[in-house]
Amino acid sequence: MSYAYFFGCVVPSRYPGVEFAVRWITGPEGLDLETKDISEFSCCPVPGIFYSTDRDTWLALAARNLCLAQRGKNEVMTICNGCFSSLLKATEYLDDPKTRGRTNKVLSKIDKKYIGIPEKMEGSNRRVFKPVSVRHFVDVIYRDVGLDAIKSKVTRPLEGMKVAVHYGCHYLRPTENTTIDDPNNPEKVDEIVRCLGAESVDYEDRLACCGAGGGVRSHVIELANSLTEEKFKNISNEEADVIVTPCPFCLLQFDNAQKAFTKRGIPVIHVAQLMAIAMGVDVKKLGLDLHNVSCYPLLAKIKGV
Ligand code: 9S8
Ligand code: 9S8
Ligand code: COM
Repeated sequence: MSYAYFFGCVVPSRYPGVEFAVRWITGPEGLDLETKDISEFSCCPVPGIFYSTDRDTWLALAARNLCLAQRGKNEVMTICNGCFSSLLKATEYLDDPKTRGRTNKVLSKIDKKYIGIPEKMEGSNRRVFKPVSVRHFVDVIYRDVGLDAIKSKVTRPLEGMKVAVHYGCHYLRPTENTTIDDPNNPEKVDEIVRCLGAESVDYEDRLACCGAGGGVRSHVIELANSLTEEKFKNISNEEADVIVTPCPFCLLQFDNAQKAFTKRGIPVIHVAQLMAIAMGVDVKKLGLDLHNVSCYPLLAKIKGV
């Protein structure tokens, strides 16, 4: 089974260097995973707007994306918390036969039908249908690849670098649905950071929202930015060199909000960019010049860049 890249909207339109990092890490120069592009993928759709306002439209759009992955029996590899949570939740809704029937009626207009992935039942000729598997990049890296394999690829250990990890809400919440990490004490990204040679610093309220999600950034930007400022203060107290997140929307918020309240910005990057740096990528390819807060002070600290 191969992983179908699901890049969502923010990365291709605003931070293309994250896409490059993910492709490079999972490609032949990196961890060499079996991956695939599905060009017809659309917006997941974004949960904070669609799921919260029009559930049927949300589910039809998400189910269409899942149908595209189902065709080639792919696992969907998301690189964004919002995309992960939206598509995963959709598979849960579609488990209910009534909801699935209603959604398939809509999808029939475009000749699509969500059934899941057929699997042979052990010891019989019957088939069962499993939901399309929706994965987060961090979970793929951590569970399918493993820290030892990553460590063996590190050519530029990030010694002396202090990293503040921001997990983001849709990685953690709602807690009863979180299957990839401990929602109250997540540590997979911290462990990845440490295996790259960097230090992951603890800071107050580290599981708090960045401020942007759920439509807050689009509708009340002052409120979004004040929540970000609160997190920024806590992170600054620990003298972190960089904020690292597994969510492009959190990245966008931290990277854009800082100019509203500080002149001493802290660079913000996706965990895939941090991994690529440690694994020896040509950093010019990471699109870091497109980030608002300059990443050059960070790069200056890394040996061999
Ligand atoms: S797609 Fe459209 S807006 Fe976004 S990046 Fe993540 S969530 Fe899903
Ligand atoms: S954006 Fe990404 S996951 Fe979210 S809702 Fe609260 S935190 Fe930032
Ligand atoms: C955040 C997504 S990653 S949303 O704004 O909450 O939908």
